[in-house]
Amino acid sequence: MHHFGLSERTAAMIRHADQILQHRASLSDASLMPPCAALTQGTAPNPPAELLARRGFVLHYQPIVRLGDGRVERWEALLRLKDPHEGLLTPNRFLPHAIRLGIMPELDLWAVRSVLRRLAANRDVRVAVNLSVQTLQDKEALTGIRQAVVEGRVEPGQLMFEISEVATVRDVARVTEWIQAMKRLGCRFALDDFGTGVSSFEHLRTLDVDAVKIDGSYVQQIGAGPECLAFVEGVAAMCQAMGVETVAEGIESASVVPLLARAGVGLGQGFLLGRPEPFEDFRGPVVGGSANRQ
Ligand code: G
Ligand code: MN
Repeated sequence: MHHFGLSERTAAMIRHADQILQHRASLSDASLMPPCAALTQGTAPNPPAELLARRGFVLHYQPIVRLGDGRVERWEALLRLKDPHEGLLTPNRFLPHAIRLGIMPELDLWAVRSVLRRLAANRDVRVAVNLSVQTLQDKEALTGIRQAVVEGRVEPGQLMFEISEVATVRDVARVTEWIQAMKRLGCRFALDDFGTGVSSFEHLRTLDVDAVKIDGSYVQQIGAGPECLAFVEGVAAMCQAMGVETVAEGIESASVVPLLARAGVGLGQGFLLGRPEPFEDFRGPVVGGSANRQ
């Protein structure tokens, strides 16, 4: 594997992550979503909607790595939609349609159930899964997720939920209560995309989250000037004071890693450390966009 002039620590980090990846069981991600009533009954006016109706979703997993020693702390499960012509679509291509069609609660519930199956088969693995604002507003979905966790034969501590856009949730009190209930079960929560749009210090304080994910835009610009560095240092210090983990998102370049570590950020995620890959295919983190796969 090339290390592209990375520091010995970064290289060691990647080797560690690689070893862990080799141990992963090979399970198929072929389980499809159940038929979606909203789509099978409704009209599908454009290709994304048709694809959504065909339920060709898969989850890819991206490592979240400890910057100190390179171990994989957990994985983030990320939705992908299979397009027969264009290949795999990332969420920015299909989420607007899924939101418009009102299938986000169903989609997120499917993702949680898929992740729980993974966790049941791999007890030493931890996974974070994203919940959309539409799901957080859906009473049935929240009940369904809770039930799935209770019934899934996993250690709830294996599961983390990533939430953002909490400010736009209609019934914040209900969501807060649900989060507390899930935390009592043992599940953990991360505040996603911190520093962008609607995330705020208030949510960090009131929601009692376990981790904060610093948006990739700050991470990528950390070396460009004093502002982003100050932001990252400030968030890391604040989180440390609150006993909250920090994750730097969108790490693409090795040059930002020492700056992040020095700022006190504990965990990192990004293309440098590992691209999102199917669980069964992943052979190791990819460095600088070049894969160490056959
Ligand atoms: O909002 P959230 O953090 O859940 O979004 C994660 C998205 O970011 C995924 O779709 C994933 O493919 C993408 N992603 C992961 N790592 C990187 C990275 O290093 N750079 C960029 N630009 N995107 C990334
Ligand atoms: Mn996320």
